[in-house]
Amino acid sequence: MRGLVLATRGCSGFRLPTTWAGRALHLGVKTVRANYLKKSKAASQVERTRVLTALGEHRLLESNANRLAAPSVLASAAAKEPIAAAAIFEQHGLVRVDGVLLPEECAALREHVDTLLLSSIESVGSTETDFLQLFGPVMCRTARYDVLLPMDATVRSAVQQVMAQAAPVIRELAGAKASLCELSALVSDPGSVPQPVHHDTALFEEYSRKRVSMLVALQDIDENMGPTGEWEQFYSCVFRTTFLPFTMVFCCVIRCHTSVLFPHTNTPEWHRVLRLRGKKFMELLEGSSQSHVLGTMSAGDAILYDTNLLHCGGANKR
Ligand SMILES: O=C(O)CCC(=O)C(=O)O
Repeated sequence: MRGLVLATRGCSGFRLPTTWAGRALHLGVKTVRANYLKKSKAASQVERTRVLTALGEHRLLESNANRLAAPSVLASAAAKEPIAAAAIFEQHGLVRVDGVLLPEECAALREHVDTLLLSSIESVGSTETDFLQLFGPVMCRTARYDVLLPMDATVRSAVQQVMAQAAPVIRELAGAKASLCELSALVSDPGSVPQPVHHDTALFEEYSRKRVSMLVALQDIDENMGPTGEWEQFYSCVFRTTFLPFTMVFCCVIRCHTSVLFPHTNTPEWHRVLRLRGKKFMELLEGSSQSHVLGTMSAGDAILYDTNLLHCGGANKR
């Protein structure tokens, strides 16, 4: 596993496995990379503005010591007592559910996603395939990938395992008709910048049920993932699933960064604060008005959050 990670996530960017490089040879690896980047629109004006916004926000967040531990329950407890887990979610806008996947399931999926990422880059960079056919429109996508995943045997097995634990609480929150509508992997390579604070969905009055995203760590994620540790400490994988009323979004995320979530901000008032970007928003970033939660987890743990909650992905500073 470590060999694979190092081979494919070198600091210089695209170091391709032999088979990958062989197949792309007719174009050349640099051309494939350049084609991929161009098609991704990572250098567009919109993306450049997002990056500048995010860097400004994260300068304030870095000095924010007003941090709460994520409210949490064991997966087995959430499965047996979904109403209690849902109540925590309702109170904070998020809940951590510990132990929805086994370590070996995390490792298998991590490796699989790594392989899929490379083949998707190759397809976009060396064929007519549209970027959005294989990648989602993730914000701040330089060295950050949102790889759309097929529901193949490895992915299905992990999904089934997660759902065996989490389905009761998701049903409680999103309704019995929730269904899968998206399946992807987010990957942050070294050099990726943080994302601006955002909410994944807008508040629509017609939705009476909660819309829920779930991040499942495929590797331990700790807050000390800084530039001085071993590679394995930086390389983290997270499953992200979003459950909508009648629709369930399931994403698998590999990341080398930690998310920041702001409890209680899944309200129209906080969405207005974000839009205005005034004093109250600065206070949120600095931590003078309320606490934030870091998405630190052990492999196999999950964070469920309201898709309307203010949050952002961090940088991979390696
Ligand atoms: O990576 C994360 O922590 C969050 C990602 C996210 O919110 C997004 O891509 O919309």
